[in-house]
Amino acid sequence: MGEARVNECRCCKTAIEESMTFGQMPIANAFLPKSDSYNEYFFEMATAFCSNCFAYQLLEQPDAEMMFHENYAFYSRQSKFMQIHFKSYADWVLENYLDNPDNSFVVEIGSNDGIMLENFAKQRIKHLGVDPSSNVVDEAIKHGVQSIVSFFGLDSSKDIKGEYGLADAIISANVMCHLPDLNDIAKGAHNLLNEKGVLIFEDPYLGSMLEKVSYDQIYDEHVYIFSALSTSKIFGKHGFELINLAPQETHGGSMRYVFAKKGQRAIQPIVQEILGDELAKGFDSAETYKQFKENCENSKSRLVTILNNAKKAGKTIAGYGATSKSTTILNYCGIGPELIDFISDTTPIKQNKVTPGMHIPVESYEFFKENIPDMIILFAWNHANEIIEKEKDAIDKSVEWVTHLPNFQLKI
Ligand code: DWN
Repeated sequence: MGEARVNECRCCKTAIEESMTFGQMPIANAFLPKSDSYNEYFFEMATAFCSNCFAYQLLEQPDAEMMFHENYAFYSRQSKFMQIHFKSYADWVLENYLDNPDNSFVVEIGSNDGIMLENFAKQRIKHLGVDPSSNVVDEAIKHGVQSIVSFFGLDSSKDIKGEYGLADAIISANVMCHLPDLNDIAKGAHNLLNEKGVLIFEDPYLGSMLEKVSYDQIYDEHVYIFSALSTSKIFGKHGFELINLAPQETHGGSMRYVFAKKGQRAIQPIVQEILGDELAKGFDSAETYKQFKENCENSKSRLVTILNNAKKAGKTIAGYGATSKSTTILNYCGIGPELIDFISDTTPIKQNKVTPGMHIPVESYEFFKENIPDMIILFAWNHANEIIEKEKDAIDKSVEWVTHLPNFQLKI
């Protein structure tokens, strides 16, 4: 069903060893209809660090078709803040990298429901979204975004080039870290881009994950957690160089990477600054990932203690946001319906189902409003500002908000 556990780095074929295991894990977005018995797919979710290209990666990943299909449960438009973010991402690309927008062609890898490309579509800039999940592609088309159902790689880049011509920018957000064969992606991007073309992507940042102990960034879909060090090594092998970086607050701390064909564009000073910072913090050393393992174990016992104590005190507990990330927290910590009564989520496709692996009911936001618990565990902590703004006057101040992150300050 899934890929066999690898013993060499996916990018450079160097031998790799397990850094830590999170145990048996289901598909993060495989919410299940309520039932008396469940037949689910599990894989061992373990990570490794490559001492050659510095890629922090999963040792085993389920097949892409098991994760991305016509019932994919994540629509980017759920968050108002993300809509604003993608508008500013699109504007940033336009301002900095499209020298002649009227004659430009922008391709997005993993374009989901068109949340980013619609900003180009509205300005009549030639664009194409490429995404393997037909349900989100249908949604993108409804929003006027030209999109095709496909995985991106060297083969599809040839088809796109044949039909639409060379691209000026290939962009993506929260997608590149999902793609196991980065060599194929890099070849495809190099083939499709014109000489001055740029490859721009942003993904959860390794530095933020290590600092916050946000181990929930690791789940089946996220086969890599990137750094500037690892991306520059991986894409550097394929004729690209890292020319710019832009740290982002989204998704709990992300990094935007800009690559150009070697020698074609100036390298911004921030690239050296961040590479130096990553070396100083030991992102190139296995010791760093041993410490991370210990931090995850401490975080797990802290969270389980908080929830057990609350339950013993007779409190009701609900989750806020049935995120993909919550699948990692719940299954790694062994937290089920005996501790969390339900999880509220605004995504209709997740509602009236149970969470993967631990089978906690997922209910609508309306249900949540009628059943406000004594304690809320904020699984959508990466949207904390938006959620707190929405809830601060609606939810009684006596309700306790917690997260699994040891140093996360929730200002309610
Ligand atoms: O990389 C990925 C990221 C970008 O999105 C994908 N692999 C899948 C997905 O991951 P996630 O599910 O962890 O993403 P979010 O954005 O943290 O999910 C938020 C969830 O919380 C959604 O299901 C919607 C829900 N939500 C809610 O119920 N009320 C969100 C907000 C803001 C709210 O107010």
